[in-house]
Amino acid sequence: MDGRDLVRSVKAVGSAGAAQGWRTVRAAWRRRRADAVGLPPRGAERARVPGIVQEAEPGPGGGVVRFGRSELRIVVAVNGAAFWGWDGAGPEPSYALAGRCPEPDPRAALEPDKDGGWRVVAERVTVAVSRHGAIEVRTPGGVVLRRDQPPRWWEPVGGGPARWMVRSEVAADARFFGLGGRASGPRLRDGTYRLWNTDPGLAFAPGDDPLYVTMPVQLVVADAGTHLLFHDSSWDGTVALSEGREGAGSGHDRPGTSVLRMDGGPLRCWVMVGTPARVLLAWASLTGAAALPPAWALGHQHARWGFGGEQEVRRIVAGYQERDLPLDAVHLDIDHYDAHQVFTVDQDRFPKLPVLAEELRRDGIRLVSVVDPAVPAVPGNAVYDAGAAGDAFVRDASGQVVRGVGWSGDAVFPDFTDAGVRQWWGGLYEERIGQGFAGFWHDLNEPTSFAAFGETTLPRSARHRLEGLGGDHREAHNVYALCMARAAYEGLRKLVPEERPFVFSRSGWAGMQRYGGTWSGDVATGWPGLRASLALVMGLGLCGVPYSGPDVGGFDGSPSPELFLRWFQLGAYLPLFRTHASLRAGRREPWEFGAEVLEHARVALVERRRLLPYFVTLAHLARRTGAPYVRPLWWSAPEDRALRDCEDAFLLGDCLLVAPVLDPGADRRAVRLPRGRWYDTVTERAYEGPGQVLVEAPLARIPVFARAGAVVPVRGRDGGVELEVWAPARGRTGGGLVVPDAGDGWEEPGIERYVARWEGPRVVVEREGEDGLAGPSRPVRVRGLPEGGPAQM
Ligand code: NBV
Repeated sequence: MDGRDLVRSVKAVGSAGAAQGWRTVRAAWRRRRADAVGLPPRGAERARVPGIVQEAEPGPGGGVVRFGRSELRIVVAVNGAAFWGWDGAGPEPSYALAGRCPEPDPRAALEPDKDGGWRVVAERVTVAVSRHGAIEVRTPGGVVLRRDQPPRWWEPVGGGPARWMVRSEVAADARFFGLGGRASGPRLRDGTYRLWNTDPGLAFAPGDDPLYVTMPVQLVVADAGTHLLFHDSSWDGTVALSEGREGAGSGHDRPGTSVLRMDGGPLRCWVMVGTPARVLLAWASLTGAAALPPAWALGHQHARWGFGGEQEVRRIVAGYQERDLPLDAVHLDIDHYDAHQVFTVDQDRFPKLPVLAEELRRDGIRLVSVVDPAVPAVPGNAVYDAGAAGDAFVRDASGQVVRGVGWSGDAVFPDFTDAGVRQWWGGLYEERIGQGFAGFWHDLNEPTSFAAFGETTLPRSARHRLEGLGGDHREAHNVYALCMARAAYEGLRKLVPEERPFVFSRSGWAGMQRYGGTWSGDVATGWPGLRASLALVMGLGLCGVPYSGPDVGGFDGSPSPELFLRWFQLGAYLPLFRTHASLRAGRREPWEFGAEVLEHARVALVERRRLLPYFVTLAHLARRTGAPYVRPLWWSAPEDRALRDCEDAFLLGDCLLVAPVLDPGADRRAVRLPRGRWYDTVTERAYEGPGQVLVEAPLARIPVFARAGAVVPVRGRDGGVELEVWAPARGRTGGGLVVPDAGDGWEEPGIERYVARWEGPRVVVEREGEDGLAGPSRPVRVRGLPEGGPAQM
């Protein structure tokens, strides 16, 4: 046994102590034994490649190309995304797709390509296949964005799932992003990234991979264009990436490469080509619109593992209130449950939770509950008994219910890949609703089963229903949390139909945004952790998961006052803005770090509240367009190589550029600006991009810039929405969108469109209406005017 692993798992189960430690040893052996029996060795394998092209048959949106030993189906869908699948693999069924596969584009046609190959030409993309089965993704102008060599399969001679591999080349200048939440991102440098959702055990740092949310989604940005590629297989796999290099002078270019190896599952994939915005729009139309968080979930949230009891919750809340610090939600962690865990409150320490919840709600503060999937394997436990009676738990190949180790000890795991189990589980949230909880935080749902060595999850041989198709944990593992999120989301829609559910989940997969967001898990307290937390949010956003944010201050240990403050200042501009830490970690309340930190944290909190209408707008736009709130600087200029390599700043929507301080001791920092004029939002000084500027970054604030011409909805003193307009450059116009908050229900607010322009010496703001432009119905404040310049209208 690896001692580090034992320490890791015993630490992980923490207070449960030595008995728990031995449980985790037993669990690991159990898992090994189950796999040895349930997954016989693969034995001899036969390698296969497609062979030579034989014939092609046109079909809707593309057609089928047959090779000596394989066949390939290519279909371009009406949303502009192209699908291809080998050996009969179609787009459905799929856990990633939001519903049915989009209709084929009737204009896309299969036609002969050069050298005996074939191609499907569509409006936005051409997919060409060579006579050996190599696939090229080309822009409408014919530039090659990606070239896949013919795939290779390894099929067990005695039958069973084939492993496969695809090696692809991209341009020498291309950069890779995505693959879920990667601590070392957002730019994915050379290395091998695993596709297997994993609890790293201890708090993770940038070198740790994989983490909780992995997905086979690559966003590749090159001079020639941007594409998103999704291999729709949930099996374990790896992606080895290597960035290319351009030949200097007369040297040759070395292309970038991606080598994807999968342990099984269909070889099928989707590709989307266009600008980053277009690509994310197509991706969202395939995998589903992001759930819209209620406005309170866009405010400040405070969590703690180990509140101890109701009095402590009240004390913390009072701490915020006495200091006049905005607070919108309090999260109760695992310790508010009794020994039976999930859906049972510790009545000694939380005797009147509904009363507490009601009191907090009156003050505008919501309660959020952690929910773990592991159910204690204790007869008499109501959830266990009901689940056992309803055959809800994962079984092994011999039909026995699989036992793992959850937080409270021996546990069993619901099989969320079954619609009936999801429905049952979703109904259990009724107890949570009764306690007054307004939101849900899914934890340990990789799923984690604590083990002293090896992997901390269920045996790979464990059986899952997989919507009636049947299969094992190798296929179900990566979609387990996605299915749990679906169970909660759909259950809550029934239980509280008038409110939008708020669910965020530690683990997940492609499409998880349909049910909510995620947080970045247990990020290590330290400056590298701060950087990693930004990488995760950016990377997830580029995979279609727009709502996320880190544990501000880091999960473990005690941040220095400076680190805490810098994390807090960054968090204030991320979608999920939540302070949280581990049981034995230092405090994370903003007043615990001295008067100076408190004052600066207050500024960040107040600014976050002021920007709430902007966050609400960004949430709506993310849902409608797939564009994440937090975007890399190259979002609108992917051809700008300097921006492509910039990882320490981000765009918050169209209007703002945020440049967090990620290094200790810094009181100024370099900021790379995209094209156009940018105003420092505090000094109102104007800078011209593209280029790099050096700006002050005192402890009091991190640099934030507004784009000239931007119309930013902000909260006015009376609580109403005002428009903060940043003067366009002379001779230019600007504008912006506002989507007002329509409450926590399902009402669809209309989008307000504003235009800003110079009229003589003044900046005029008008609202676009059906009858043309009209004066805005909201108060306007123009900023960025030259000193002593004309007043706004
Ligand atoms: O529920 C306790 C913690 C939680 O605070 C954290 O956010 C999760 O990532 N949880 C992990 C379980 C830890 C068990 C060792």
